[in-house]
This record gives sequence, C-alpha cells and structure tokens, in this order.
Amino acid sequence: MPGEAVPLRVYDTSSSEVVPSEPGPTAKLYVCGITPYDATHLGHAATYVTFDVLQRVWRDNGHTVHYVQNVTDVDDPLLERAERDGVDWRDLAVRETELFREDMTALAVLPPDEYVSVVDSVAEIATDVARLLESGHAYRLAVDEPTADGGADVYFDLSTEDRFGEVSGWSRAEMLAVYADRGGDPDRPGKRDPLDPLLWRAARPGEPSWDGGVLGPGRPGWHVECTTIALRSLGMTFDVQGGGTDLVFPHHEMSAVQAEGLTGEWPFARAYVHQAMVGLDGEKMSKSRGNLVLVSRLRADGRDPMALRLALLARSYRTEWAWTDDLLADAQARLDRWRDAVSRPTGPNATATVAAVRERLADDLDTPGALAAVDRWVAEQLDGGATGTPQRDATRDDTTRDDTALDATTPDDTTSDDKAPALLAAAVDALLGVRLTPAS
Ligand code: 5CA
Ligand code: ZN
Repeated sequence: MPGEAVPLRVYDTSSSEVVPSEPGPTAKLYVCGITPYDATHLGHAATYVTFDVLQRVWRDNGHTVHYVQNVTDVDDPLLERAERDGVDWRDLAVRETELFREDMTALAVLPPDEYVSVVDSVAEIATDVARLLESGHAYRLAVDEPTADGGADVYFDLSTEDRFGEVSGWSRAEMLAVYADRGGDPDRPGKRDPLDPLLWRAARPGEPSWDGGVLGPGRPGWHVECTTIALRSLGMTFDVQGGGTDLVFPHHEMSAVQAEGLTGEWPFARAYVHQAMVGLDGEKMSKSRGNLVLVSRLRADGRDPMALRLALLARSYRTEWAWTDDLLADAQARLDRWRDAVSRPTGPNATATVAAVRERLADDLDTPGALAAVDRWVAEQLDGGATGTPQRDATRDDTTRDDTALDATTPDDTTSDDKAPALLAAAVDALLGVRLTPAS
C-alpha cells in the first residue's frame, strides 16, 4: 500500500510504559491460545483481534511476522468439562478448536504461522522440566494421595529466580490474593513457597498421562507449556508475548522466569502486551462463569462478522469494557456507511486518511482513533462537500455510470479522486481487517 510506514509503539506491562517495538526483519509474536472446552466468546475475540491488528501493523511496516499460538488441549478445566458432559476430552478439544478457527476466519483474523498443541509438545515439555530439576531450579514433591503409586509432582523453585515479579510488577500480597483463583495451589503442603508453580503433575487414576522419562508418567503444568512452546518455536527473547490481562499473573510471570531458568537469559519477551478484560453484566466474561456472548451464536443469528469486528475495534485494547447489543447495532450502522462510501466511483482524496489510520494504529494500537479517521473521510464522502461527485444511480446504465470525465470538471479536486474509494477500502482491509467490498 502506498504511503509512509509508522513504527509501532505499544504499552508493555513489565515496564508500565509505551515502548517502541523494534523487531528485526522477522517480528516474533507469541499469543496465548485457547483452552478449548467451550466456544469462543467476545473476550477471546477481542484478544485475538487486537493481536491481529498488531501483526497487520508490523506487516504493513515491511516485517515478516512469525506468529505462534499454543492450544491448551490438556488442562484441568478441559478435563472437568469433559467429565461433566460425559464426553471424551480429546473430542471436546478437537470440536472446540475447530469452532474457534472458524470463528477467527469469519472475523478475518489472520491465522498464526503455527498453532502448537500441548498434547503434541509433551515430550519437549518433559525434557525442559527434567533440565530444570537437574539445574536446581525445580524440586519434586511426593504425592500424598492414597491412590498415588510413588510418583512425584514437580514444582519450580521461585527462590532461584531474582527476576520473579518483573513481568507483572505485583507485590507478593497481590500475587497471593489471586493465585488460587487462577489455577495455583498456594495451600499445597510441602511447597517451598506457596507461589511455586506446578511444572509436572504425576499421573492420577482416571487422568490422561504421558511418559515423562525421568519424571515418570504424568502431564505438564500450565505455565511451562508456554515456556517450552515459545522457546522451541521462537527462541529466547521474542518481540511480543500477548494475551488478556488475566494472564499477567501468574501465567506470563511464571512462563518468563521458567524460561530464564532454562536459558540463563532475559527477557523472555521484549514486550508483554495485554488486552483488557471484556465483560458482560458487570463481570469478566468467562467460560467458568458462563456469562458468555459467543461469536458462533452471533454468526448463527446472521450478524455480519465484519460488524462484530468493528464493534471490537471501537474500543481501546487497554480499557475494560462491557458488551451490549447496542455496540453491535452501532457497528453495523458504521459498516453500512463505510460500504456505501467506498462503493461510489470517486471520493475525497484518501491519502491523508490512510496516513492517519497508520499513525493512530502505530500509537499503541489506537483502533478507536483509526476508526474515527475513516469516519471523517466517510462523512465527507457521504454528507459533505461532495458536489460534482457522481452518485450511484441505479437508473443509469453501465455505459454512463462510470464517466470519470465528470471528475475533471469538479472545482474541488479533493472530491474527485477516482482512486480514493479503492485506496481507502484496501487500507481498511489491510490495516483493520475489515472487508468493505466483496473483492477486497
Ligand atoms: N490457554 C490459556 C492461555 S495459555 C487461556 O487462557 N485460555 S482461555 O481460553 O481461557 O483464553 C484465551 C485467551 O483469551 C487468553 O489470551 C485470555 O487472556 C483471553 N481472554 C479470556 N477471557 C477474556 C475476556 N473476558 N476478555 C478479554 N480476553 C480474554
Ligand atoms: Zn499461555
């Protein structure tokens, strides 16, 4: 697309400031993927649309993007849901993963280069956990359950990591306040520190398990899956780790220090970027709370996925917000106007508008600002100063409709650019991922 690239700046959670993102020729992105036990809700969609815009800005700036996303296809919540519903956990994971990818395609989210399944990565994760044990960063804890057959769980020893706390910047009290709610087990007797995270869970009866080599049969803990998958696919120090703010602590904190334990290097990611929580009725939208608005439900109801995407883009990724049906109605109205505006044969010159969209997105992914820039062009096109611009007229036939000679006679050449509608539609498609014309 013609025009100047604008280097991206993003808010990095670990430094609490907006920092320049300065990737090499290949920009490396790791976004925490879904735990596939229920369908994609608008909170997930907001997260993946945000990182889709980030990848689009990098691409527009000439970078090749290497984008990796894990799939947490074995974990407690998935196993519990499968048990509750009387289905095989593997079937549940496959079904929900497929539905997620359909939802993402409908929302024009560019797929990552790699989706990496935890089940497929168990051997690598076990190898990394064994290395952490060997180097003294981890310890075994005997399973004190009647059914245990001598296996031991493995925990990461946080006292070996000076960097612990740098990603979130949280105090211990803040960490302890949420740890149990976010998958941690602070009360497990025998842990050296209540915050030490589980690396390997020894096999329990009725639970899936894999051969862990020296670890014995079992399955990986949650955080180490992202440590291993990111290190193996992107290597230490990639550009951005992404996810929702619910992952700042413990998930991103733990995955980062575990990576330091494995490599001796720091940082894990140059920037940690987090989508604020999307809520419904005053609460975080979550699968466990069940207060969900599902992308697949809205699609089945015939809502235009591009309107849905526009509704998500209308909010800053940094600010929490709650879903209401009005947001979708507003987005549909905006989409209709944009489509009308770019369907006309000419329009106001769009170069400055495209530059403004780029400039807004480069400023910490200011999508509301980018939408406002497009709105201004659309308003000029549809509502103002467009005298002499040929309007679509169904009564005219093809031979007369596209008579661009008319344009040359208009006094104000800012309203007579016959390339402007296509340029604007292409920019909106490439940068915002919103398709305005069937062909774009
Ligand atoms: N599998 C883990 C990450 S390794 C996981 O958190 N899965 S998830 O299915 O619960 O969430 C998928 C992504 O959506 C995560 O990045 C999470 O931070 C984000 N997310 C979850 N709920 C919301 C919400 N209400 N608003 C915004 N983002 C959310
Ligand atoms: Zn993750």
